[in-house]
Amino acid sequence: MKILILGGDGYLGWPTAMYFSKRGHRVAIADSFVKRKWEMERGIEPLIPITPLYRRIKYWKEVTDKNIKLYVGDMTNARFVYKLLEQTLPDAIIHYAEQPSAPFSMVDRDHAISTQTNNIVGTLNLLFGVKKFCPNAHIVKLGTMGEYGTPNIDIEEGFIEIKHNGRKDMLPFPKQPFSFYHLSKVHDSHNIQFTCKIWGLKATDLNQGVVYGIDTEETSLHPHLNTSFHYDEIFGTVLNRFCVQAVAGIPLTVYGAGTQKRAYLNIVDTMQCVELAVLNPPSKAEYRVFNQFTEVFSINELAHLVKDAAKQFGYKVKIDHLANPRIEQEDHYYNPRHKKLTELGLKPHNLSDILLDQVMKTVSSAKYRIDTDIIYPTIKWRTD
Ligand code: USQ
Repeated sequence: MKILILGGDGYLGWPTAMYFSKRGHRVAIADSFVKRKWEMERGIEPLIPITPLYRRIKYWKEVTDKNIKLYVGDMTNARFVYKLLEQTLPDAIIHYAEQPSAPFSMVDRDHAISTQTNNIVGTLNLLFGVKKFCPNAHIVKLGTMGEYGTPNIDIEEGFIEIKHNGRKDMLPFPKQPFSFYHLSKVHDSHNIQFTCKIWGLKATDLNQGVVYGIDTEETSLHPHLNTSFHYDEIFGTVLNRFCVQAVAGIPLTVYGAGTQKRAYLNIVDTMQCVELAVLNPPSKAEYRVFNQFTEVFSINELAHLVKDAAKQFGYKVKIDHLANPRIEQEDHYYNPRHKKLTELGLKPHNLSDILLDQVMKTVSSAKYRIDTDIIYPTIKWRTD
């Protein structure tokens, strides 16, 4: 298949590109490197340095004899997007090219606007471009479980049957997100669903949980193929942050009571889920939603798992409860469904001691690079 990966320089985009290339697909990637600029503006960088993308592609060719084609440009530039689609004419488009951080979107008005402009305009350009150049391409869009928020009912996969005044209908599941970033994904979902309806496009919205992990089979093939692993308050996700904090000797930064629950998955399972979506496309005009995660944990459970794993490495870990910088429910019901990817054949790699040991080992080897100044949260949802 001809596969186009948008956001091919990122934490998930780069491993996804190698994953599909290794399996014999013709892979092209696009990226504007804007995340590098955001990192520089905020004074943060990944734990392990990333080799420039052009060189990573060369190393990939050396190791596997496979080509990955790179297009550099911005998804908010419609001309770039149109040219990209016209030249690549993909069968499937995997769209990661978005500002991915909730805290980044909550810094101030500028960050809220740049997050929503980048994400929503980029996706709109893609939708118009697909209609014009490759209307049969399957759009696989990375959404987020955070679109749903934490309602006091079971969370269904995208849609819920509602009975009202004696009538019933299958309607989009209510969305109650907790940040301008998560809201950008909600707006994307609406735009994608609408264009499936009016233009007959086909799309899979992957409502993904919080991803953790550092290595995939492909990143491990060469020391220069690693992906960007963040532990800062902006781009670091919670479990990755806790592993770095454990190694750095900083008490784990549990926000608030730590009873808030989220859905999680290993980076290796992201690859598997995206592949399952690509190999089992929807029909023309179909918009479908998969909840993409494997397990649910509270923050306290994660902190204790990391504390125990770190003990094996001789790290004595303390757990701290910080005043929660976010506005989110801490004590809540949480039961999201996730059947559709399992039905397609997903074999989960659950969070285990072995896996935590692997992350801990890699983080330990880069201990000297940890910048302890970028760990504590400074971005607050409420400013008063
Ligand atoms: N948290 C802590 N301590 C920390 C960092 C986070 O207790 O040091 C808590 C947060 O309060 C939150 C939970 O951990 O309750 C998850 O936070 P996170 O920063 O790991 O993840 P989040 O902001 O939700 O966003 C991440 C990715 C985003 C993706 C989303 C999936 O950055 O791209 O869409 O996970 S989900 O959370 O399901 O919406």
